[in-house]
Amino acid sequence: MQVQDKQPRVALITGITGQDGAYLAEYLLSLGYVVHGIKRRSSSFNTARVDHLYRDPHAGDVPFLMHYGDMTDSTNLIRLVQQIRPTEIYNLAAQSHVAVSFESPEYTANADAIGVLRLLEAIRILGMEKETRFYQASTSELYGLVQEVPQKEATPFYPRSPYGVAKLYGYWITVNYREAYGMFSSNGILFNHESPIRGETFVTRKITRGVARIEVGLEDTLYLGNLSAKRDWGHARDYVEGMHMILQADKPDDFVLATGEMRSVREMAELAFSHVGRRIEWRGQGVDEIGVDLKSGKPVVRIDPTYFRPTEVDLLVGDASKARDKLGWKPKRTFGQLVEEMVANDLAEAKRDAAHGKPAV
Ligand code: NDP
Ligand code: GDR
Repeated sequence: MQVQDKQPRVALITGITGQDGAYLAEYLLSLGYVVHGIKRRSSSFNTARVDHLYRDPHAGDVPFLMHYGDMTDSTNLIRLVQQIRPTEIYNLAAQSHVAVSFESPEYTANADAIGVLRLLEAIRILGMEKETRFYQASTSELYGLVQEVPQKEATPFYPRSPYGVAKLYGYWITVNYREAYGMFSSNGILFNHESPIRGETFVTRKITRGVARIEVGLEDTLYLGNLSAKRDWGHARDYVEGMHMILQADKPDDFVLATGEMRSVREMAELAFSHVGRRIEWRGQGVDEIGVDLKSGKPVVRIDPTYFRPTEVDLLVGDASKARDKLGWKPKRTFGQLVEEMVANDLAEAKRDAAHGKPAV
């Protein structure tokens, strides 16, 4: 820790354009870090979440820089680590959608499993084992099929998707490089965390966005998959602070970050609708279950079985007492505050879309 304090703090974040990358970059900049991010080349703009952090590099000495790169390209990763010489690497880049991983399992393994190895090897090849700390974005999806409730660091893993299996490799290769080469490489085993900038196809954001669009009249029905799935949902801002704490610890280790509270998708939807003054009653069963808005008497939630997964993770709830005791981390924001913030944000967006006459999607 003392050694790190004397060095300029330079962070390299992969997945900078994602939810966590954006919040982490903002947080590290507020702490005085120079932050470098890796973004993928895209045919359209993909930096909306970090545009507010961007300064024209021609002005000189800007603390936030982005570089093109990809987790599937080892020469690119080696060159970037060599040029930037980061004191901390946060590996957040991933094909992070569980359902999509069943459609693209090979790509998911390449980016989410071998991608981790590529970065660890970059550190090793460049002889930077003692100067660079490494954070791996591990996940509660590792627990998969329920072995124990709540899940903690010692709970056995049983992943249930190509995403979970790829992340299992990422977890263990991070542990192995720590043990084999003495690297400061740590896993954060993070339970679901959400925010107003969460990707629109993850269930919380899909719900808050759907609620908002129904409220302003842009859509009339929200189609969901498994309403009975239960998750431990926290706020992404709290979790990126935890990632930073994990790399400031005296020694590398693996930590669960979670709220310890669990809710079903059904409960999440009820709460989101309540923020626009609608009460939902569930009627019917299985694929015929509907959520009826008691104010209008109309069904506003229906099941679309295409959102069911070939193998599902029924429930996840974490025990973050190790992170609380060893790092002093605990979430600051409640689930209620999170949902309220997400609905308010999506309502403002939906009103803008309605004003511009955007059609339903
Ligand atoms: P997002 O999906 O919002 O962001 C993923 C990021 O990875 C994006 O910047 C994406 O770029 C980038 N990316 C994807 N594939 C590649 C690739 N081949 N090369 C380079 N970059 C790539 O995820 P989150 O921010 O929510 O999550 C961050 C990390 O934490 C992920 O690894 C995720 O698996 C993990 N995680 C997330 C949890 C959560 O609840 N949010 C919980 C536990 C773990 P682009 O914008 O171009 O698509
Ligand atoms: P998850 O998040 O799979 O936990 O992965 P997601 O929000 O996609 O699903 C949570 C649960 O909700 C059920 N569900 C639906 N999910 C989606 N996406 N769309 C729907 O319409 C729908 N209806 C019901 C799912 O079946 C599931 O049970 C997230 C990602 O951020 C991962 O990268 C991360 O590792 C884990 O969280 C922790």
